[in-house]
Amino acid sequence: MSGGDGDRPDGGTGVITKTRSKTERPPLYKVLLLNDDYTPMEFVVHILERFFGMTHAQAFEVMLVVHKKGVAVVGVFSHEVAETKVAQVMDFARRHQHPLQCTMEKE
Ligand code: TYC
Repeated sequence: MSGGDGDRPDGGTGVITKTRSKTERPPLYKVLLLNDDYTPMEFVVHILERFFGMTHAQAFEVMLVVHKKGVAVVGVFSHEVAETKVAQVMDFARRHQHPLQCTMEKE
């Protein structure tokens, strides 16, 4: 049977306890753009403006980081949004026959 003092958080001792509920944040995902030798710089800049809402100046700067370092985080999103961004970039690159690669990883 239930409903006795033993069911209370204090086990029926009368000691006041507080239950602190943990607020779980949903995991975030980094979207990464990878360098290659063939995709034109202006195409990458266009992708960053179009799908990541960057200004031309921001996009150019981030493109150069990828070009020089090989990879850069271009945004951090929920799993669903990150997946959509990766799919949009990969599809757009494929349709223009560029080998540009975009991936995501848990933060
Ligand atoms: N390395 C490419 C070039 O020299 C430019 C480039 C930048 C390609 C960023 C991909 O994610 C990339 N044309």
